[in-house]
Amino acid sequence: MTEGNFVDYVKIYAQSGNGGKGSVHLHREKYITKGGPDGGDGGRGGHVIMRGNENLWTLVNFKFKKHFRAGHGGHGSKQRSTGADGDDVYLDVPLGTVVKHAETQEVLFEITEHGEEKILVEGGMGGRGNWHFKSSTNQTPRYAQPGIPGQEIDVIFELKVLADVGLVGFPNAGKSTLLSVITSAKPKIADYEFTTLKPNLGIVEHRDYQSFVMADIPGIIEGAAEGKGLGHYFLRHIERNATLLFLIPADSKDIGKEYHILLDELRRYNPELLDKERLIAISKSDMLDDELKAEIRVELDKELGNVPYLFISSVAQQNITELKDRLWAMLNNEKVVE
Ligand SMILES: Nc1nc2c(ncn2[C@@H]2O[C@H](COP(=O)(O)OP(=O)(O)OP(=O)(O)O)[C@@H](O)[C@H]2O)c(=O)[nH]1
Ligand SMILES: [Mg+2]
Repeated sequence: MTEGNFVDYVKIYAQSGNGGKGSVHLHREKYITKGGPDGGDGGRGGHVIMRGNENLWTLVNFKFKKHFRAGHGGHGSKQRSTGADGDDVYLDVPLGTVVKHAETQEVLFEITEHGEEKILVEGGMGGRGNWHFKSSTNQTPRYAQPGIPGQEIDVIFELKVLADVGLVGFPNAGKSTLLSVITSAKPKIADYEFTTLKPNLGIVEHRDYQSFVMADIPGIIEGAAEGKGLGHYFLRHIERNATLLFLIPADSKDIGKEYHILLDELRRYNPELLDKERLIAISKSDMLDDELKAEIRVELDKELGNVPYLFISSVAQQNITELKDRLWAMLNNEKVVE
């Protein structure tokens, strides 16, 4: 998945179709002079409908086409003939698409299942033809209902990535490198901060054809909640992850402190993020010798509480299999035998 195509936020205009007009018609036939009203109903205007599709991963289909209009209902006609319903328009979206009202930001609904359909804007009802209005006092009504006009709406589609494991770390922690080592994803990697601007997803193939999805997101820094760095807007991508993998580089000045800053930023974005299971990986551990590792262990046992941690190196492939085992166990609620 290239960065340019990972579209996770779009603004869309949708308009449903007008209902068709009911018909005013009086039945006429050669030898029948007063045949009575027979004007048919107008057809329903088309809906704009959203539909979940598990084969889509981004909102890239909405990058260029952002306006959608459903068809209008046909008008009723003689012999009680009902107008055709307007054509519905379907918008296929990936699972995890949240739909918000563009002005109020109110969340309207969320698409989470394959094949799930939700009407975004409802087509107008067709008007009733004049034959409905025949009564004992009015045998030949000369009116019918107009159709109800369609509606329009401006909405935002926001995609929350559905991954099993979300990577959390400061910029430059080695998140993208890890993703590139344990999945076939090819994220951009560089020795500067904020290399990753959009989330990347990768599938981790594990023992015996098991697999799980990992999401690499942009780095978080202290003050992200106030908009520092790239802000914390993209943290929505880890809201649905089952497990969070914190990545803190071995050369960090204070691993414990860095961890608590990250936790704090998550808490400020959404306290529920702290309910997720966590694992800490000390990345770039190829830079440590055994003595340094032992020293860091003493520190971490004091500062991290019960949160499990392990030393890894993506570059030197150290402890990568163990990392996958741990994540797999966490995702499946297994206890790891150490
Ligand atoms: N020595 C060593 N360096 C590593 C390792 N993993 C990553 N690096 C280096 O750390 C730097 C940052 O790596 P990235 O994977 O781009 O870091 P990131 O966390 O994705 O950074 P942002 O996208 O900016 O948030 C690169 O220069 C990597 O080569 C590792 O296991 N060992
Ligand atoms: Mg990165």
